[in-house]
Amino acid sequence: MRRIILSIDEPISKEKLVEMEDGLAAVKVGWPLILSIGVDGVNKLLTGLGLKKIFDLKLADIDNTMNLIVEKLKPMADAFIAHSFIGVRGSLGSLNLQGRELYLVLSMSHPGWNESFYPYLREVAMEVNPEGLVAPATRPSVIRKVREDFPTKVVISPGVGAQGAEPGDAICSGADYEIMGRAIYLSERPVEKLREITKKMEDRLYECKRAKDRPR
Ligand code: FNU
Repeated sequence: MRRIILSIDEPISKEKLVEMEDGLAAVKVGWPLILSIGVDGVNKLLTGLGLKKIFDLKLADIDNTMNLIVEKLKPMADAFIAHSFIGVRGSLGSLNLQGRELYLVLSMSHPGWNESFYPYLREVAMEVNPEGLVAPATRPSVIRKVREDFPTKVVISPGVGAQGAEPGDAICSGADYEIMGRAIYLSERPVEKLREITKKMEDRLYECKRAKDRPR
């Protein structure tokens, strides 16, 4: 099963992306790529790819503003990432995604993130009931907690590679997919790098399953 979501934060050739398609579960794009190549450029890059397209704009505004953004990007987006801290009334509760999926951020991967926000973010996510959640690969204990609190939600985890988590760590802790950007697209040979990381992840997941199956 394909478990890697490629975060394209800097321009990449369509040719390379097509070569990687078979090894990916989805692609994720956000402000840096949109600002580099424009909305039309992103559209051209993504058109024809048989992969889920997640727009990581960290939507965090009043409903009207977010709905205007969704309206512009919906032809090329399958899912949007939003911040849970904006709350439900006047914001997430009236976000009209027009059939696109919603992923809410429950915790972030950088060292300075304050985990004491978690109870509030969890409460918002319980009320909004999104398709998926974002939780950090850099803090496996948080992923375990998210999995416990949301047993049926899709959990996607950034922080692998450039931010220090090893491929497979997050899935081993309960995530469904791992997000990777620089570790792949900054490599001189991204296609080969993706293969190498996939192999590393498979080995890690095999070990992790064996450890879980071992009698205590
Ligand atoms: P890479 N991202 C993140 N941490 O890194 N959406 C979060 O907590 C989060 C994110 C994004 O480090 C980040 O913006 F909620 O090069 C970037 O697009 O692998 C990607 O995940 C990580 O990129």
